[in-house]
Amino acid sequence: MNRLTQDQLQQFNQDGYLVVEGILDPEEDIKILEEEYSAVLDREAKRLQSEGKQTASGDSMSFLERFTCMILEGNLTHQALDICLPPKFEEDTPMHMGPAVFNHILRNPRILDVIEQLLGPEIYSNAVQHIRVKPPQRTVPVEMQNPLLSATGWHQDLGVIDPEADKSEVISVWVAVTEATVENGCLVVIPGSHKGELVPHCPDGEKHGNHQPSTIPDKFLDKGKSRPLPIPQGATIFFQKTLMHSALANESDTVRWSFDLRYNPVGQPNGRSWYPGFVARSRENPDSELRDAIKWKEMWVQARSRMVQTGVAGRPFTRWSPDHPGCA
Ligand SMILES: O=C(O)CCC(=O)C(=O)O
Ligand SMILES: [Fe+2]
Repeated sequence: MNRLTQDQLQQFNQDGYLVVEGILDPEEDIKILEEEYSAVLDREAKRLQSEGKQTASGDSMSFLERFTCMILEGNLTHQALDICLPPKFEEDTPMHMGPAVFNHILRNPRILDVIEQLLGPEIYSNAVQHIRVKPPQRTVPVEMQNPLLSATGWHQDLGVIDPEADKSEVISVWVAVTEATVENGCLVVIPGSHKGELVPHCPDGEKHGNHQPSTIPDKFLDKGKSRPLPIPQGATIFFQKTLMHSALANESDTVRWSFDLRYNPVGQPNGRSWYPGFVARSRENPDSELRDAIKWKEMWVQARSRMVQTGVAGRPFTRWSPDHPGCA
């Protein structure tokens, strides 16, 4: 295990975040993820063709180029690639539950090694998680823009989960599959802001389809202290649940790809109790670890049905109503 230095641990506590390089390996991890996601595009293309729709054949395109073409054609939804469900969904809402994501992202041993040093050895993979593949913003029509495809507004991750997790130690993990730069839409943080309280998140006035993000009003933000965090391909940002952060628009000509994940100690409330998380590492009880990607997929399929049947599907991800005094 690569040991974090005292300086790194101190930075995580002081600033609320820590960048660690060399987490994803281009050959071991990224190539396999690209192959798995290319197969998703092949499947989606077949489905579209069977419905009589034209779509990019993909023969001479990389995964990222083909993704962009298919998204901009308007026939592919980002949701077919995402590794979580949106606020409102049906029994047949697609999501991606493939073994490369399970083994190379959620159970990535280098991610878990860092988490172990920050949270201890009993680690639960909290199922609030996303893939964000962001084409150049100028190509994305305004009505298609949302935080999974374009810029992300200011928020604290604790603000999108239930109060049951207020005392839980939840760490967010932002993984750069492509290099993240200021130009292509890297994460931006306000160092030290995690030491403050959770502040109100309010509707940002724009509709974003099924993703209607609520964001922190300017009066609670010390934007002068904000710091963009450009990081190389394969690097990762670990950050605390009350750290204020956003992501810039992709002003470049290339596609920017990241995953974001959450972990908390086993047994602590995860903030969306109806989601299927799992034990990613346990030194005390190794048999409790979920190591089977097929079981992980089955857990999501069952949870999706259960959530539709019990009416959880449709719950907004925010805990503040638009008429909350903080939103005035
Ligand atoms: O990458 C983004 O657009 C935002 C990511 C984010 O908010 C997170 O990782 O919690
Ligand atoms: Fe976030």
